[in-house]
Amino acid sequence: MTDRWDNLKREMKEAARELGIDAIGVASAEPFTTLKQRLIRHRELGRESGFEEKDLDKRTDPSLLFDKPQSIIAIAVAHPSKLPDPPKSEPGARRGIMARTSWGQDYHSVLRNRLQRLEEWLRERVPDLRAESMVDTGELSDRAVAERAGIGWSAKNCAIISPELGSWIYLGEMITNLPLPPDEPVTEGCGSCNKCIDACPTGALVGPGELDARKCVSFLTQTKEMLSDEFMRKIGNRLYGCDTCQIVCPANKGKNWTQHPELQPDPELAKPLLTPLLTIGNREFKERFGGTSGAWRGKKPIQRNAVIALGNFKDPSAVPDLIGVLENDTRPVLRGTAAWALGRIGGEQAEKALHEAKGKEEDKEALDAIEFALNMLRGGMKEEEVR
Ligand code: B12
Ligand code: SF4
Ligand code: SF4
Repeated sequence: MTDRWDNLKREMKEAARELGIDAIGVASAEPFTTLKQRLIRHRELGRESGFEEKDLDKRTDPSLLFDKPQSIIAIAVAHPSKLPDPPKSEPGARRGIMARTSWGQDYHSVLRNRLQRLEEWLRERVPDLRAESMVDTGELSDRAVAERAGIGWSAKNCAIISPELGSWIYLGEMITNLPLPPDEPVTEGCGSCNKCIDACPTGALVGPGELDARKCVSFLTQTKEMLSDEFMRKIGNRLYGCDTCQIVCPANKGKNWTQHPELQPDPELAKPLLTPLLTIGNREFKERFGGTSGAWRGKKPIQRNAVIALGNFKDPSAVPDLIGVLENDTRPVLRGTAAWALGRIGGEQAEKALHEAKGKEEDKEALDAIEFALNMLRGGMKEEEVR
C-alpha cells in the first residue's frame, strides 16, 4: 500500500513540468501549531495587513477546511524578473513600475489552471480523489504549506525561496484525501546575509522573517487612503507592490523565468506612462489592467500612486496635469495627493494653483494636504527616492 502512494508521488513529481508546475512537494495535513502562535503574536503586535484570512483556527488547521485531510500538495510556478526591452522613463514621459507579481496574466488564474490540471491528472489515477485547491485568497498560509512541503526555506524577507528557482515563484496548494508521504523541508537558509533587511525602504522588516505589514510599501501601494509624507516619498515610482527585498537577494541572482508565456509581461503595462493614468476611465482601466493581479483594488490606488510618483520625479512638465487633478478630480484623496505632488515639484504655476485650491477646497483632509504642500514650498525638500 505504501508503495502505491510512494509511486504515485514519484510519478506526480515527474509529471509536474508537463502540467506547467515548476516545483511540487507534499506536506502533511497536521495542524500548523507554531504558525498559529506566530499569527496570534503578529495580530497582537498590530502587524497584520488586513488582507489575511481572519479566522486563525481555519488558517492553521486543514481539518476545519476539509473532511479528514491526508496530505497537502504544494505547487510553485516561477515567473519572470526581467522586462524585455523596458521602455525608458524620461523627462516629460515618466513611468511607474508594477511589481513582478503583477506582470503578465493574473497569477491566481494561472495557478488555478495548474491545480486543475493536477487534479485531473490525479483523478485519472485515483478515481475517488477528493481535493480542495487554493491560491492566495484561501484560508491557509501558502508560505507555511510550501515550507513544510520542501519547496523552499522561509527567508528573512519573509519569502519562500526555492534553492533552484529563487523567490520569483507563486504558490498554491491542494488539500487531498490521498495519504502521500510528506517531503522534508529544505535545509538551506539565509545564513548571515541581511541584505533585504538593510534595503527595505521603510524598515518594515522589523526582524528576520518578521514584517510589520502596515509599513510595507507593497501594502501601502494597495491602500486607498491619503498617505503620510514619509510614506509617499518612500513609495518612489511604485504603482503596485514592491520588489526591493527580492531584487537585492543573492538567491535570486541571475534568475528570470520565461517558460510560461502567459506570465510574460507587456512592458507598457508593467512600466506604464504616468500622466495618462491620471484621467484613465473605468472601462479603459479594466481593458488594459483588468487581467493583471495588480488591478484587484481597482483604479484608485494606482492613480493615487501615479500622482505620488509624478511628485517624486519632480518633473515640472507634470504640473499642468497635476493641477487638473487638484481642480477637477471628484475624489478628495486624489486632490490631496495632487496637492502634495505639486508641493514637491514646486514652481510658480504649482504655487498659484495651490493658493487657488486653498480658497475653494471643502474637504478637510484635502485642505490639510494643500496647506502641507504650501508649507513644503516655503521650507525646501528632502531626498527623493525614484528609480
Ligand atoms: C497578506 C499578504 C500580504 C501582505 C502581508 C505580507 C506578509 N509578509 O505577511 C502584504 C500586502 C504586505 C503582502 C506583500 C507581498 N506579498 Co503577499 N500575501 C499575503 C497573504 C494573503 C497572507 C500572508 C500572511 O498570512 N502573512 C502572515 C505571516 C505572519 O505568515 P506567513 O508569511 O503566511 O507565514 C510565514 C511566517 O508565519 C513564518 N513563521 C512561522 N513561524 C515563525 C516564527 C518566527 C519567530 C518567525 C520570524 C517567522 C515565522 O513562516 C511562515 C512561512 O514562511 C499570502 C497568501 C496566503 N494565503 O498565504 C500572500 C503571499 C505571501 N504574498 C506573496 C507575494 C509575492 C507578495 C509580495 C512579494 C508582492 C509584491 N511584490 O509586492 C510582497 C512581499 C512582502 C513581504 N516581504 O512579505 C506570495 C509569496 C510568494 C513567495 N515566494 O514567498 C504569497 C504566498 C501569494 C502567493 N500565493 O503566491 N502580502
Ligand atoms: S516588499 Fe518592500 S517594503 Fe515590503 S518588506 Fe520588502 S522591501 Fe520592505
Ligand atoms: S537578501 Fe539575504 S537575508 Fe534576505 S532573503 Fe535573501 S538571502 Fe535571505
